[in-house]
Amino acid sequence: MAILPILQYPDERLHKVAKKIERVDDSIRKLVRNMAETMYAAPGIGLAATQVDKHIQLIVLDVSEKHDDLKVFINPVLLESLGEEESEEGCLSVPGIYEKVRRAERISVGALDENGKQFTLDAVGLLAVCIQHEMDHLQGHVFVERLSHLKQTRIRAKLKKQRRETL
Ligand code: GNR
Ligand code: NI
Repeated sequence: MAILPILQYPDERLHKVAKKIERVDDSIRKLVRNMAETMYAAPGIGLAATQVDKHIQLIVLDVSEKHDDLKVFINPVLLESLGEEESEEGCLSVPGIYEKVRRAERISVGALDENGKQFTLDAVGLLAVCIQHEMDHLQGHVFVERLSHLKQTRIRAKLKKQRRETL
């Protein structure tokens, strides 16, 4: 297993649109294991392949307290979204920044698991937020891009300062 480097915003590779996975094979399952290890080590509750510079439609996620409920989404499709809710989000590609984002309150997602088996999942709360956050990454969107331009400018300045101080 391996910890993979996570792209840091602003990096133009975070804006690439992920391609559909044609075949769920051992190379995909190996990437799933490495992404899970990277997510747990960070620590984070989700990780999109885009963030580790792999531009394919793959997400790993675990919102459980005991870190024993890994969920894998391959080629995820949003089947339904209902209501609106605002909640605070963070991102491993934008460390130290937490901002409120408005998203659908309840969603239904269809995807393949790591064995290529199709499933659907209804989600609310943190799970719903996290799935939407990760599906945004696959489309090349980072959560800060849903904020006002003023906030985005401030965030970029703060990140630059943070990075100067940790050099
Ligand atoms: O670890 C993460 N926490 C989080 C908290 C609130 C909303 C979304 C997230 S996802 C984030 C990990 C990450 O960057 N995934 O892309
Ligand atoms: Ni993220």
